[in-house]
Amino acid sequence: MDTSGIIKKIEEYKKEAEEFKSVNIEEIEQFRIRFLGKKGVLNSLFNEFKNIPPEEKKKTGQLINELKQYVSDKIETLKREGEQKLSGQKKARDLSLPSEHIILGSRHPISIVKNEIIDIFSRLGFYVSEGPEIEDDWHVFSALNFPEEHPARDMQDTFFIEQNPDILLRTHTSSVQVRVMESEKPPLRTISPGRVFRSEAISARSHCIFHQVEGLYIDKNVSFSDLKQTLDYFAKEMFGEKTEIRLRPSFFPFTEPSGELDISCNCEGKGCNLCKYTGWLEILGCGMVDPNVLSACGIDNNKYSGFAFGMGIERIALLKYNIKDIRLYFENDVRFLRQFTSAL
Ligand code: 2NL
Repeated sequence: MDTSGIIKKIEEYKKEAEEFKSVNIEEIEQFRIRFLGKKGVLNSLFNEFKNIPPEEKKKTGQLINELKQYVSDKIETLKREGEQKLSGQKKARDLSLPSEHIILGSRHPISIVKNEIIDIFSRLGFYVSEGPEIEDDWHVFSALNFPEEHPARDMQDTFFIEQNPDILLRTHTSSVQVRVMESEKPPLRTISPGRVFRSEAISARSHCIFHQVEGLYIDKNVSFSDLKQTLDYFAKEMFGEKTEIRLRPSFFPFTEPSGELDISCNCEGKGCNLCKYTGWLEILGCGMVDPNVLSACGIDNNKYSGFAFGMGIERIALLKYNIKDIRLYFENDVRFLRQFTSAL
Protein backbone atom coordinates (compact mmCIF):
# COMPACT_ATOMS: atom_id res chain seq x y z
CA MET A 1 0.00 0.00 0.00
CA ASP A 2 0.99 3.55 -0.70
CA THR A 3 1.81 5.12 2.67
CA SER A 4 1.86 8.66 1.32
CA GLY A 5 -1.94 8.25 0.73
CA ILE A 6 -2.69 7.46 4.36
CA ILE A 7 -0.36 10.21 5.61
CA LYS A 8 -2.11 12.71 3.40
CA LYS A 9 -5.47 11.52 4.76
CA ILE A 10 -4.24 11.92 8.35
CA GLU A 11 -3.11 15.45 7.58
CA GLU A 12 -6.49 16.31 6.06
CA TYR A 13 -8.31 14.89 9.07
CA LYS A 14 -5.98 16.84 11.39
CA LYS A 15 -6.82 20.01 9.50
CA GLU A 16 -10.53 19.24 9.70
CA ALA A 17 -10.25 18.63 13.48
CA GLU A 18 -8.27 21.82 13.95
CA GLU A 19 -10.87 23.87 12.11
CA PHE A 20 -13.79 22.49 14.11
CA LYS A 21 -15.14 24.97 16.60
CA SER A 22 -18.29 24.84 18.71
CA VAL A 23 -19.68 25.33 22.20
CA ASN A 24 -22.83 23.44 21.32
CA ILE A 25 -22.88 20.09 23.18
CA GLU A 26 -24.74 18.33 20.32
CA GLU A 27 -22.28 19.52 17.70
CA ILE A 28 -19.37 18.46 19.86
CA GLU A 29 -20.94 15.00 20.21
CA GLN A 30 -21.32 14.74 16.42
CA PHE A 31 -17.65 15.67 16.11
CA ARG A 32 -16.73 12.97 18.62
CA ILE A 33 -18.75 10.33 16.76
CA ARG A 34 -17.19 11.35 13.44
CA PHE A 35 -13.66 10.91 14.78
CA LEU A 36 -13.82 8.50 17.72
CA GLY A 37 -17.03 6.56 17.01
CA LYS A 38 -17.07 2.86 16.06
CA LYS A 39 -17.27 3.67 12.37
CA GLY A 40 -15.34 6.89 12.80
CA VAL A 41 -12.24 8.34 11.21
CA LEU A 42 -9.77 6.93 13.73
CA ASN A 43 -11.05 3.37 13.56
CA SER A 44 -10.95 3.40 9.75
CA LEU A 45 -7.39 4.73 9.90
CA PHE A 46 -6.43 1.95 12.31
CA ASN A 47 -8.00 -0.54 9.87
CA GLU A 48 -5.95 0.84 7.01
CA PHE A 49 -2.89 0.81 9.23
CA LYS A 50 -3.04 -3.00 9.40
CA ASN A 51 -2.12 -3.19 5.71
CA ILE A 52 0.86 -0.91 5.90
CA PRO A 53 4.26 -2.49 5.32
CA PRO A 54 6.08 -3.10 8.63
CA GLU A 55 8.90 -0.63 7.92
CA GLU A 56 6.36 2.23 7.52
CA LYS A 57 4.30 1.28 10.58
CA LYS A 58 6.24 3.27 13.16
CA LYS A 59 5.86 6.68 11.54
CA THR A 60 2.22 6.18 10.42
CA GLY A 61 1.20 4.72 13.78
CA GLN A 62 2.73 7.73 15.51
CA LEU A 63 0.77 10.12 13.31
CA ILE A 64 -2.55 8.29 13.89
CA ASN A 65 -1.96 8.22 17.66
CA GLU A 66 -1.13 11.93 17.62
CA LEU A 67 -4.35 12.64 15.76
CA LYS A 68 -6.35 10.54 18.26
CA GLN A 69 -4.75 12.36 21.20
CA TYR A 70 -5.37 15.73 19.58
CA VAL A 71 -9.04 14.95 18.93
CA SER A 72 -9.63 13.55 22.45
CA ASP A 73 -8.03 16.60 24.08
CA LYS A 74 -9.96 18.95 21.84
CA ILE A 75 -13.30 17.28 22.70
CA GLU A 76 -12.54 17.62 26.44
CA THR A 77 -11.68 21.29 26.09
CA LEU A 78 -14.71 22.08 23.93
CA LYS A 79 -17.05 20.26 26.35
CA ARG A 80 -15.68 22.20 29.31
CA GLU A 81 -16.09 25.50 27.49
CA GLY A 82 -19.62 24.52 26.46
CA GLU A 83 -20.60 23.67 30.04
CA GLN A 84 -19.11 26.87 31.39
CA LYS A 85 -21.09 28.87 28.91
CA LEU A 86 -24.26 27.01 29.85
CA SER A 87 -23.89 27.54 33.60
CA GLY A 88 -22.93 31.15 32.93
CA GLN A 89 -26.21 31.58 31.12
CA LYS A 90 -28.15 30.02 34.01
CA LYS A 91 -26.48 32.28 36.56
CA ALA A 92 -26.94 35.45 34.54
CA ARG A 93 -28.77 37.90 36.75
CA ASP A 94 -32.14 39.32 35.95
CA LEU A 95 -31.48 42.96 36.76
CA SER A 96 -35.18 43.76 36.80
CA LEU A 97 -35.76 41.57 39.89
CA PRO A 98 -36.03 43.25 43.32
CA SER A 99 -32.83 42.91 45.35
CA GLU A 100 -32.41 40.19 47.96
CA HIS A 101 -33.57 41.10 51.45
CA ILE A 102 -30.61 41.96 53.69
CA ILE A 103 -31.15 41.32 57.40
CA LEU A 104 -29.61 44.27 59.23
CA GLY A 105 -28.09 43.81 62.64
CA SER A 106 -29.39 45.97 65.46
CA ARG A 107 -27.82 47.80 68.35
CA HIS A 108 -28.63 46.68 71.85
CA PRO A 109 -31.13 49.07 73.51
CA ILE A 110 -28.62 49.68 76.32
CA SER A 111 -26.04 50.85 73.73
CA ILE A 112 -28.60 53.02 71.94
CA VAL A 113 -29.60 54.78 75.16
CA LYS A 114 -26.01 55.03 76.41
CA ASN A 115 -24.94 56.71 73.15
CA GLU A 116 -27.89 59.07 73.34
CA ILE A 117 -26.99 60.09 76.92
CA ILE A 118 -23.35 60.63 75.86
CA ASP A 119 -24.54 62.74 72.91
CA ILE A 120 -26.70 64.97 75.09
CA PHE A 121 -24.02 65.64 77.69
CA SER A 122 -21.32 66.14 75.02
CA ARG A 123 -23.35 69.08 73.80
CA LEU A 124 -22.87 70.61 77.28
CA GLY A 125 -19.12 70.02 77.17
CA PHE A 126 -18.93 66.76 79.15
CA TYR A 127 -16.34 64.24 77.97
CA VAL A 128 -16.43 60.48 78.50
CA SER A 129 -14.09 58.83 80.99
CA GLU A 130 -13.72 55.11 81.56
CA GLY A 131 -12.07 52.98 84.20
CA PRO A 132 -11.66 49.43 85.54
CA GLU A 133 -14.58 47.18 86.53
CA ILE A 134 -12.39 45.48 89.15
CA GLU A 135 -11.63 48.09 91.77
CA ASP A 136 -10.23 48.61 95.25
CA ASP A 137 -12.07 49.77 98.36
CA TRP A 138 -10.68 53.29 98.13
CA HIS A 139 -12.09 54.19 94.70
CA VAL A 140 -15.50 52.58 95.27
CA PHE A 141 -16.18 53.42 98.92
CA SER A 142 -13.62 55.26 101.04
CA ALA A 143 -12.91 58.19 98.72
CA LEU A 144 -16.67 58.59 98.28
CA ASN A 145 -17.27 59.19 101.99
CA PHE A 146 -18.90 55.82 102.73
CA PRO A 147 -18.65 55.25 106.49
CA GLU A 148 -16.69 52.19 107.64
CA GLU A 149 -19.88 50.37 108.63
CA HIS A 150 -21.96 51.22 105.56
CA PRO A 151 -24.06 48.19 104.43
CA ALA A 152 -22.91 48.58 100.79
CA ARG A 153 -19.45 47.47 101.95
CA ASP A 154 -21.01 44.21 103.06
CA MET A 155 -20.41 40.93 101.21
CA GLN A 156 -24.18 40.66 100.97
CA ASP A 157 -24.33 43.68 98.67
CA THR A 158 -20.97 43.74 96.89
CA PHE A 159 -19.03 41.09 94.96
CA PHE A 160 -15.60 40.72 96.55
CA ILE A 161 -12.75 39.15 94.61
CA GLU A 162 -10.15 39.36 97.40
CA GLN A 163 -10.13 40.55 100.98
CA ASN A 164 -7.43 42.39 102.95
CA PRO A 165 -6.81 44.43 100.94
CA ASP A 166 -10.28 44.45 99.43
CA ILE A 167 -10.54 43.95 95.68
CA LEU A 168 -14.10 44.07 94.40
CA LEU A 169 -16.39 44.63 91.42
CA ARG A 170 -17.40 48.29 91.26
CA THR A 171 -20.95 48.96 92.45
CA HIS A 172 -21.13 52.34 90.67
CA THR A 173 -19.00 54.19 88.11
CA SER A 174 -18.26 56.99 90.60
CA SER A 175 -14.99 55.08 91.04
CA VAL A 176 -14.01 56.27 87.55
CA GLN A 177 -14.70 59.84 88.54
CA VAL A 178 -12.63 59.49 91.69
CA ARG A 179 -9.76 58.49 89.39
CA VAL A 180 -10.41 61.54 87.18
CA MET A 181 -10.40 63.90 90.19
CA GLU A 182 -7.17 62.33 91.46
CA SER A 183 -5.37 62.66 88.13
CA GLU A 184 -6.75 65.85 86.60
CA LYS A 185 -7.13 69.44 87.69
CA PRO A 186 -10.49 71.28 87.76
CA PRO A 187 -12.46 72.50 85.92
CA LEU A 188 -13.77 68.96 85.24
CA ARG A 189 -16.81 68.05 83.25
CA THR A 190 -17.06 64.32 82.69
CA ILE A 191 -19.50 61.44 82.35
CA SER A 192 -18.63 57.81 82.96
CA PRO A 193 -20.80 55.13 81.43
CA GLY A 194 -20.13 51.50 82.30
CA ARG A 195 -21.12 48.16 83.79
CA VAL A 196 -21.61 47.89 87.53
CA PHE A 197 -22.19 44.90 89.80
CA ARG A 198 -24.28 44.36 92.90
CA SER A 199 -25.03 41.17 94.74
CA GLU A 200 -28.78 41.16 94.26
CA ALA A 201 -31.37 38.51 93.48
CA ILE A 202 -32.32 38.61 89.80
CA SER A 203 -35.94 39.59 89.18
CA ALA A 204 -38.03 41.57 86.68
CA ARG A 205 -36.92 44.78 88.42
CA SER A 206 -33.33 44.17 89.42
CA HIS A 207 -30.22 42.38 88.17
CA CYS A 208 -26.74 41.76 89.56
CA ILE A 209 -25.17 43.42 86.49
CA PHE A 210 -26.45 46.69 85.12
CA HIS A 211 -25.25 49.85 83.43
CA GLN A 212 -24.81 53.35 84.76
CA VAL A 213 -23.92 56.76 83.53
CA GLU A 214 -22.56 59.07 86.18
CA GLY A 215 -21.82 62.73 85.64
CA LEU A 216 -19.49 65.10 87.46
CA TYR A 217 -18.94 68.84 87.12
CA ILE A 218 -16.33 70.62 89.23
CA ASP A 219 -15.35 74.26 88.93
CA LYS A 220 -15.33 77.46 90.95
CA ASN A 221 -18.84 78.55 92.01
CA VAL A 222 -20.78 75.52 90.74
CA SER A 223 -24.21 75.76 92.35
CA PHE A 224 -27.35 73.71 92.79
CA SER A 225 -29.05 75.81 90.11
CA ASP A 226 -26.37 74.67 87.61
CA LEU A 227 -27.27 71.09 88.52
CA LYS A 228 -30.98 71.73 88.10
CA GLN A 229 -30.54 73.48 84.74
CA THR A 230 -28.29 70.70 83.43
CA LEU A 231 -30.76 68.00 84.41
CA ASP A 232 -33.70 69.95 82.97
CA TYR A 233 -31.86 70.15 79.64
CA PHE A 234 -31.06 66.42 79.78
CA ALA A 235 -34.66 65.43 80.58
CA LYS A 236 -36.09 67.51 77.73
CA GLU A 237 -33.51 66.25 75.20
CA MET A 238 -34.01 62.62 76.27
CA PHE A 239 -37.77 62.46 76.78
CA GLY A 240 -39.12 65.37 74.72
CA GLU A 241 -39.42 69.13 75.15
CA LYS A 242 -42.72 68.91 77.02
CA THR A 243 -41.04 66.95 79.83
CA GLU A 244 -41.25 68.59 83.27
CA ILE A 245 -38.82 67.83 86.09
CA ARG A 246 -39.05 67.86 89.87
CA LEU A 247 -36.42 67.29 92.54
CA ARG A 248 -37.10 65.47 95.79
CA PRO A 249 -34.67 65.49 98.74
CA SER A 250 -32.69 62.30 99.20
CA PHE A 251 -29.49 61.00 100.75
CA PHE A 252 -26.20 59.62 99.38
CA PRO A 253 -22.92 59.39 101.31
CA PHE A 254 -21.07 61.27 98.51
CA THR A 255 -23.36 64.27 97.97
CA GLU A 256 -24.75 66.99 100.24
CA PRO A 257 -27.46 68.06 99.66
CA SER A 258 -28.75 65.10 97.64
CA GLY A 259 -31.81 64.78 95.48
CA GLU A 260 -33.78 62.46 93.27
CA LEU A 261 -34.99 63.65 89.90
CA ASP A 262 -38.44 62.79 88.57
CA ILE A 263 -39.79 63.50 85.10
CA SER A 264 -43.45 64.02 84.25
CA CYS A 265 -45.18 60.86 83.04
CA ASN A 266 -46.74 60.76 79.57
CA CYS A 267 -50.11 59.96 81.14
CA GLU A 268 -50.04 63.59 82.35
CA GLY A 269 -51.15 62.73 85.86
CA LYS A 270 -54.27 60.92 84.67
CA GLY A 271 -52.70 57.84 86.17
CA CYS A 272 -51.03 54.77 84.71
CA ASN A 273 -49.28 51.65 85.96
CA LEU A 274 -45.85 52.95 85.01
CA CYS A 275 -45.99 56.01 87.29
CA LYS A 276 -48.21 54.18 89.80
CA TYR A 277 -50.82 56.95 89.45
CA THR A 278 -48.43 59.66 90.69
CA GLY A 279 -47.81 61.37 87.31
CA TRP A 280 -44.02 61.25 88.01
CA LEU A 281 -41.22 58.84 87.13
CA GLU A 282 -37.91 58.69 88.99
CA ILE A 283 -34.92 58.75 86.60
CA LEU A 284 -31.78 59.57 88.57
CA GLY A 285 -30.04 60.55 91.79
CA CYS A 286 -27.92 63.66 92.15
CA GLY A 287 -26.49 66.28 94.46
CA MET A 288 -23.66 68.65 95.30
CA VAL A 289 -20.38 66.74 95.70
CA ASP A 290 -19.67 66.36 99.42
CA PRO A 291 -16.63 68.52 100.38
CA ASN A 292 -15.13 65.39 102.03
CA VAL A 293 -15.11 63.68 98.63
CA LEU A 294 -13.37 66.64 96.99
CA SER A 295 -10.63 66.72 99.63
CA ALA A 296 -10.21 62.92 99.58
CA CYS A 297 -9.54 63.21 95.85
CA GLY A 298 -7.02 66.04 96.25
CA ILE A 299 -9.27 68.96 95.28
CA ASP A 300 -9.33 72.12 97.39
CA ASN A 301 -12.91 72.26 98.69
CA ASN A 302 -12.58 75.91 99.67
CA LYS A 303 -11.85 76.87 96.10
CA TYR A 304 -14.01 74.41 94.20
CA SER A 305 -17.49 72.98 94.35
CA GLY A 306 -19.29 70.56 92.07
CA PHE A 307 -22.40 68.61 91.29
CA ALA A 308 -22.79 64.95 90.41
CA PHE A 309 -25.53 62.62 89.28
CA GLY A 310 -25.97 58.96 88.49
CA MET A 311 -28.55 57.06 86.48
CA GLY A 312 -29.23 53.45 85.55
CA ILE A 313 -29.26 53.00 81.78
CA GLU A 314 -31.64 50.03 82.08
CA ARG A 315 -34.16 52.25 83.81
CA ILE A 316 -33.91 55.05 81.22
CA ALA A 317 -34.30 52.50 78.37
CA LEU A 318 -37.19 50.86 80.19
CA LEU A 319 -39.03 54.18 80.35
CA LYS A 320 -38.18 55.12 76.77
CA TYR A 321 -39.13 51.80 75.18
CA ASN A 322 -41.71 50.60 77.71
CA ILE A 323 -39.75 47.44 78.52
CA LYS A 324 -41.48 45.37 81.19
CA ASP A 325 -38.72 43.09 82.44
CA ILE A 326 -35.09 44.04 83.09
CA ARG A 327 -33.95 40.44 82.38
CA LEU A 328 -34.75 40.93 78.68
CA TYR A 329 -31.63 43.11 78.39
CA PHE A 330 -29.36 40.22 79.28
CA GLU A 331 -30.97 37.24 77.55
CA ASN A 332 -30.07 38.34 74.00
CA ASP A 333 -33.23 36.81 72.56
CA VAL A 334 -33.12 37.99 68.93
CA ARG A 335 -36.90 38.52 68.91
CA PHE A 336 -36.33 41.23 71.53
CA LEU A 337 -33.15 42.65 69.99
CA ARG A 338 -34.47 42.83 66.41
CA GLN A 339 -37.07 45.36 67.47
CA PHE A 340 -34.30 47.92 67.78
CA THR A 341 -33.12 47.62 64.18
CA SER A 342 -32.24 50.98 62.65
CA ALA A 343 -32.52 52.83 65.96
CA LEU A 344 -29.47 55.11 66.49
C1 2NL B 1 -28.18 56.81 91.59
C2 2NL B 1 -27.46 57.89 92.29
C3 2NL B 1 -25.55 59.26 92.16
C4 2NL B 1 -23.47 60.42 92.21
C5 2NL B 1 -24.24 59.34 91.82
C6 2NL B 1 -21.11 61.05 92.45
C7 2NL B 1 -19.84 60.81 91.98
C8 2NL B 1 -18.80 61.43 92.61
C9 2NL B 1 -18.99 62.30 93.64
C10 2NL B 1 -20.27 62.47 94.05
CL1 2NL B 1 -17.22 61.14 92.08
N1 2NL B 1 -21.30 61.86 93.46
N2 2NL B 1 -22.13 60.42 91.85
C11 2NL B 1 -24.06 61.45 92.94
C12 2NL B 1 -25.38 61.34 93.29
C13 2NL B 1 -26.14 60.26 92.92
O1 2NL B 1 -26.24 58.16 91.74
O2 2NL B 1 -29.29 56.55 91.91
N3 2NL B 1 -27.59 56.20 90.62
C14 2NL B 1 -28.18 55.16 89.86
